[in-house]
Amino acid sequence: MASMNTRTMTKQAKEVLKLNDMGGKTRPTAKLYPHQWLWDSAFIAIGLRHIDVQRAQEEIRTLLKGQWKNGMIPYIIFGTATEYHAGPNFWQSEVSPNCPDDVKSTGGTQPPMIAEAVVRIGQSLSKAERLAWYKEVYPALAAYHEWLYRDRDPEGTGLVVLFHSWESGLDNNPPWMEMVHKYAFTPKLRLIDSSPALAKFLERFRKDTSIVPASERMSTLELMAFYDLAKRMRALKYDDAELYKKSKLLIQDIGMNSILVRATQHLGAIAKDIGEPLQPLTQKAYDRGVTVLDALWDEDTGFYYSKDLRSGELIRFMNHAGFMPLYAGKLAKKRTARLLTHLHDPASFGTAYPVPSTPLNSPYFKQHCYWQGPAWINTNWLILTGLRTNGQSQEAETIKQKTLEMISEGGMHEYFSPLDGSPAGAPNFSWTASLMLELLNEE
Ligand code: 2M8
Repeated sequence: MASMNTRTMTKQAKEVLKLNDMGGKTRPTAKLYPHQWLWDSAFIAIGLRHIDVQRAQEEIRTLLKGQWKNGMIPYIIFGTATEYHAGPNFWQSEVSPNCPDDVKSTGGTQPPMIAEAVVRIGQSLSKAERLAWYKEVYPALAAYHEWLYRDRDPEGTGLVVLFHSWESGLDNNPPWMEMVHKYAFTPKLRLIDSSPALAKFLERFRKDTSIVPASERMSTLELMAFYDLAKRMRALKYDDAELYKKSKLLIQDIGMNSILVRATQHLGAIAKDIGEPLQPLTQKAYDRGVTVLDALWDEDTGFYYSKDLRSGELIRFMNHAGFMPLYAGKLAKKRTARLLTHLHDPASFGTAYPVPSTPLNSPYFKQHCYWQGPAWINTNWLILTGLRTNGQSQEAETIKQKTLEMISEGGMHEYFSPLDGSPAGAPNFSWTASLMLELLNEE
């Protein structure tokens, strides 16, 4: 595709968002993801505000309507579409007493991007409208953050845990896949693994690989391990206290926690503007700020990692989530400098089309495989926003221009090869369109 000018790009982005509009909520893309996803909707609202701020508010309202009684906001709120492979019949959210009767959803959450979307929407409103908006959404957001700190960090470490990689948003990213292979490959899966013919046969039943090439997704056995983990969550009725004791995976995810740190700072600002107090655990986290991520820093390699809480060890497999602390807040200059060394290194993250989700020198790297190599528009946006927060506006500008170039040359795809910028995954992808609008409409 020849490169487009700003007007054409804007027109196309609007078309994609219209195509995926399901009435007050936006699906990420047709067929592959036909429901409402948490962080997708937040990224969508961030760009949508430039077209129609009321519609952006609506996007957040529908998301908050999916909230559980304990405060959790699920990562998918299901509609009526049937094409998705892990849909409402799989999750059976009704097994939890916390799930409201009129909601069908997953039993886990996703990186809490909602506060960022609420604040950016607020920037597109008049002062009076903004305060009314903040007052409207604050109770749900406050309950969500307090749930995260209370139920996902019962020992008060300051860092919340995830039970499933689907909650991280970066499904097949290397550190999580390491954990899945280590803890979640049951004897049944190992048996299937020893029979390539059986594994091949099972592939026929996959819905996702009938839409995008199998080479861009996780293996069938890995997907079966993902299903097993979710089924265990279901068997424990999505009870966080039980899961904290019994979940096979207990990960302090670096991306999740970085996004939460910034979201809590936003929540503090919202609360201040409307004269409300923060809830106790959220207040503590607000006061602690970005320093909580120190526990995930490794001085030897100069990088941030997720932590396996079962073993207490950092999972020393790099992925681009290690740059997310830049987005969380202001880091020590020395740490930013070390992160930049990795970002520039041509052997790892310094690719022609930044930022690869997995570094080139990782055994996991594949240029078009989902979260094991491709550059994504949402994570590029998080990283470039974080670079600005840390006084690196020129670095941010380079990523911004390359990001726009990939979309302009390749279209509104789900992800792009970090080697040559070629598009892959689903076409007409909502957050690609919305975040491009956000980048094009910056001051
Ligand atoms: C992908 O994840 C879903 C599960 O949530 C899947 O693969 O089925 C991820 O890219 C995730 O980050 C994203 O929110 C979701 C919808 O776009 O798709």
